[in-house]
Amino acid sequence: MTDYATILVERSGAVTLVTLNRPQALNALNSDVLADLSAAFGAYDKDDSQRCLVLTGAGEKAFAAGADIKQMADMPAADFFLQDFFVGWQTGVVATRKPWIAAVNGFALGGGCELAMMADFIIAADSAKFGQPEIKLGVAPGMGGSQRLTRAIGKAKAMEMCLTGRMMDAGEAERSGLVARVVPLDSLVEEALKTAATIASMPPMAAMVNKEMINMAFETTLAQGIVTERRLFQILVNTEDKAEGMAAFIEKRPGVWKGR
Ligand code: CO8
Repeated sequence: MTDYATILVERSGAVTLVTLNRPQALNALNSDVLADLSAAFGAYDKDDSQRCLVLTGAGEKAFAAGADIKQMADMPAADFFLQDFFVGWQTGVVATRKPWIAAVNGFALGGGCELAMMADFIIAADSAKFGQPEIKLGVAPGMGGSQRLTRAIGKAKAMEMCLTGRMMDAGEAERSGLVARVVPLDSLVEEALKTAATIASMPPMAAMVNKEMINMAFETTLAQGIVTERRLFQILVNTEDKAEGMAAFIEKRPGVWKGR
């Protein structure tokens, strides 16, 4: 297994656990973290033995307290444009085709909140706090926050959070639709891994297609999304796992998946 400087990667069965590991900087996201995460997510996506991934943060205090302010503070303005700064999150993390869950264990602020929202869904510890405080630094979200937060919780709350920089606690985040579930901090990773194991036990192509279908709802019209859903469904009915899944149901036994 590859060793990374800024993250820990562990595998258990078909589930990969990735831990952001810069607790002394509240897991702030710098270029090294992005490179490590891109490599780990890329390896996960290519590895047929791995079927779900959980991303969490080291320590009890933070999932990630944002993009690394110290790295960016003195960066010349033109470099942000010339490097298309932050684009790597899209190509290295969002492009992952297999399912993954963010297990948010504390502060998820700025880029940390944006990273959590890149996941297929978020399970939050009761201590989690979400926010987009970039305005206080004279900037704005840059890794998708203005778009994903608005789609997740609606304009009124997204606008209030981005304009005031206020944090949302786990309970409000669940009521607002930002997170799927809130669990006690001490069982967060265990609960996320259990959910990941359930997903990993599903036919893997069907999991990828379900993910693609739901993401399509954010990209297109209802009519086009429904056509796309039908076409993807029609691809799945041709898989060996569909034949196995239906036979297993009729024969009252668990399915054994081939992943094709
Ligand atoms: N970047 C770099 N270092 C950080 C960050 C961060 N985002 N967040 C925390 N740290 C570091 C602190 O500097 C501190 O390091 P040190 O011990 O060396 O001083 C260590 O982590 C612990 O943090 P605190 O002492 O501040 O811990 P507290 O418990 O007092 O406070 C908070 C916790 C409230 C989470 C506080 O750390 C905080 O407000 N952090 C910043 C949150 C934030 O603003 N996040 C958004 C970042 S901006 C972004 O994500 C995208 C745009 C960036 C544009 C930059 C301009 C060019």
